[in-house]
Amino acid sequence: MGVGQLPTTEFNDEELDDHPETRLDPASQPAGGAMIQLLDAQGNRREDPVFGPYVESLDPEALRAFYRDMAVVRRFDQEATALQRQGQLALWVPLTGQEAAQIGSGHALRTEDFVFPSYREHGVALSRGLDMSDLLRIFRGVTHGGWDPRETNFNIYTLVLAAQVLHAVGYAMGIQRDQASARAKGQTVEDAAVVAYYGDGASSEGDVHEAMVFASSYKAPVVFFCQNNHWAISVPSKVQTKVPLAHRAQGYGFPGVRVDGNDILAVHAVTQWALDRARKGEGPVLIEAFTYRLGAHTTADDPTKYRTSSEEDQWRAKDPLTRLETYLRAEGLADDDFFEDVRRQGQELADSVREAVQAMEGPSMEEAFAHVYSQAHPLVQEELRWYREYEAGFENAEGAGEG
Ligand SMILES: Cc1ncc(C[n+]2csc(CCOP(=O)(O)OP(=O)(O)O)c2C)c(N)n1
Ligand SMILES: [Mg+2]
Repeated sequence: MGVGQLPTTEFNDEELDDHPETRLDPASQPAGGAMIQLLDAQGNRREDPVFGPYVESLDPEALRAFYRDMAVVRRFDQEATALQRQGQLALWVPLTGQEAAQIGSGHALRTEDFVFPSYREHGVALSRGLDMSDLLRIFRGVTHGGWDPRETNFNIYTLVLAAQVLHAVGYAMGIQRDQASARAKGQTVEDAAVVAYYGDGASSEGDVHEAMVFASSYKAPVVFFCQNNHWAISVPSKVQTKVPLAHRAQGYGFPGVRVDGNDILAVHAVTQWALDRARKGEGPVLIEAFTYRLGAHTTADDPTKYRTSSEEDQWRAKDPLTRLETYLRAEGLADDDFFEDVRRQGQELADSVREAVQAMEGPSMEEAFAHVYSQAHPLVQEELRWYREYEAGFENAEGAGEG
């Protein structure tokens, strides 16, 4: 059967009238699908009737904190890259270029919200108050995790693309159920939401589709935060999708917003809006943060093999730090002393993580047996006994050789 003979879809508009739930929510594309921007690449403020009010309450101290965190995490990123080059880390995943997307969204979160990151969310980690040296443990190869997610509500990094998006929706549905049962007992509960971070490449994974179907069906309090940094290693984002990624949300029946991911004010506003909706029980939102990975995919990658330096230059001109610095200086909100102080703070963090990394010892082999099951398991115990005997055999052999 040729394409022309395929059966056509059988419903018409009148039938749709009987099913109001099938009508697209007019709010599904706030601002009519245009990219939201509140601070342009030259550092000029733009107005936006829906999202502008979310940043109006930000005082100068909050704006300076945004800049400080972006600059400090960029300095951290440079130090981690250097540590990898010097053989202290096995691998590093640079975030440079994506600071506004991460710090802007991270600062929109409340303590009780929960984050499921991918593997490049160092800026979000900083905004959650994570000890930044802990972030380096997995990249030194001394652990599979590195921190207790419950301490900062920031899950461990997930390297299996998109797996964490399903975990995030499951967690959000758990929050819904915990809240329902607490309310049934007459207890008051904090409204909380979940954010799932993933990339343009990961957006092609089936896990994202399944997660969005569940989130929509159950109105789960989750924000899908897709950092479209234009590349999935060497594959450009135009191969992953033929429409703006934010438009995909329509197909699931919840709002999708494309935001300038290099504009920290816009990212902060849009994320606050999405989290507010989620916390109020209005369901999920997809945010596509339109940004760019200025560095390599990882320290094992060479971007000169697949992209031009002129493309990189075009995006360097949209640097998220430069535009906020221009704005702060133009408004008289920060001076040279402030920027010098930020530089010093970045250096202090770089020095402290370097010291911490060099002191990180590898785990003992026996620890591997401790993490297979949450409780003792006879088969693992048996294997551990065998392993100990095996190791002891080497000690005896050494002793025999020496004697
Ligand atoms: C399920 C799965 N498939 C493939 C990979 C290999 N891989 C690691 S990162 C990556 C590209 C991901 O690109 P994107 O989602 O855009 O995130 P970015 O690295 O740009 O932040 C690929 C294909 C993986 N880690 N997991
Ligand atoms: Mg990408």
